Amino acid sequence: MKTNIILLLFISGIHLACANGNSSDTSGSETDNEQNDADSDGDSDTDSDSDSDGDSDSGGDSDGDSDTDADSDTDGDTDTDGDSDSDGDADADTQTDSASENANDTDDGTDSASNSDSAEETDNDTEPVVAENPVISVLNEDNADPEIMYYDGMYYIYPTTCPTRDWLSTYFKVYSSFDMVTWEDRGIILDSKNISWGNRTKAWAPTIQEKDGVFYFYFCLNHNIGVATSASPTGPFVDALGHPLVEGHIDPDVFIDDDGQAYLYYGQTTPRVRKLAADMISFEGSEVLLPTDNFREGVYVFKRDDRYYMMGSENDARDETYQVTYSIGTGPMGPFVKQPGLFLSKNGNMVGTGHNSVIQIPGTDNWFTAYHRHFIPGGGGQYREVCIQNMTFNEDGAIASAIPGETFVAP
Ligand code: FUB
Repeated sequence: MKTNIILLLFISGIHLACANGNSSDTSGSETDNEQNDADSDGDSDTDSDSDSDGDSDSGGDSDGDSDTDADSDTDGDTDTDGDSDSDGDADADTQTDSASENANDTDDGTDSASNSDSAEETDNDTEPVVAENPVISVLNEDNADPEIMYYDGMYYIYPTTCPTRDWLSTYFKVYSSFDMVTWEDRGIILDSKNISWGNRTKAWAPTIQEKDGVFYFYFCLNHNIGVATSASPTGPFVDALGHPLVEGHIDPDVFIDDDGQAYLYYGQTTPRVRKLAADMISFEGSEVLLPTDNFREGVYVFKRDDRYYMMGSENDARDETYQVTYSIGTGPMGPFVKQPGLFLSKNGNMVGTGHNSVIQIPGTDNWFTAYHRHFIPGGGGQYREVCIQNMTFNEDGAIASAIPGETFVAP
């Protein structure tokens, strides 16, 4: 009996020793988990939800609203859903992605999900910057047809500028910005008094392209298109030809494809395209028409992935219904197929929204469009101001509408 009791105590001791051994392993793994939990507080974790490819999120809301959802990841990247609310405001929610919700193990074994939903808890967050529209607006001055360009860390906008509000503009200006939020008037870059041809008014709707260190500035003057050059995006620009490059047309747009071939688009009623020669101031080949239903003016072409997008403004610039639609093509000279729906159109008191241009922030899938609207208050087709809006793409390449808003989310 006594021997049995001793044997029993001995066996129990072995079990206890084994149990203690497991216990110390477990406590080790608990320690690891605690460290992981501590990391997920947003201090130094790489957010597994972050877009490694730099794509912008483009999820549409199931409620039909197109909210701006500018999530700021804890890894410092900023995902920008650039849609504006239909009320014209852009919501700029700062929150950590759900992946960085902290599952903190409690002593009783239950998980308490602690959502890091405040800027204080996510000290590595990059706050989305909500910028105000309009970005160029001068009392009693028409600013329209913005050509937006990104070059060497700086944003530029080249508008039509007319202080007499009658479309009889005589010079071109440029505005620049480091952040797309604050824009600086850099002054006159080309004055028609220095151009020898035309009646030197109706200085409209320019477009610009850098090539091999030279900036080529294509502009309208009295219903002709000229080209001027400069070594700097802020000019001064000098007329390159002494005569128009294209006669009898307006609203130029220049696009260079991946193979280095440059194209000049232009025209009213029917967009047209012609290959530019390597010197950028003469043509190669002949003009090709790109007939597009309801196209009025302001053609603009850009490329994303293998798709060529051709945008254009519809209706009269003086109408509130001035708006932008787009087509998709397989090549820079088409054929282009018009896509359903509107890209930019009036929203509340933001009317006459059109003649846009587009930029992509290099190395990202973050895109913006610059456009004009009738000046608020009291504007019209000859009294306009320049705005910017975020733009996003669906999986199939379709562009989500860029709803004109009083704000947009800066890069
Ligand atoms: O700004 C003058 C003219 O108005 C442009 O050339 C057109 O596109 C329209 O916006």
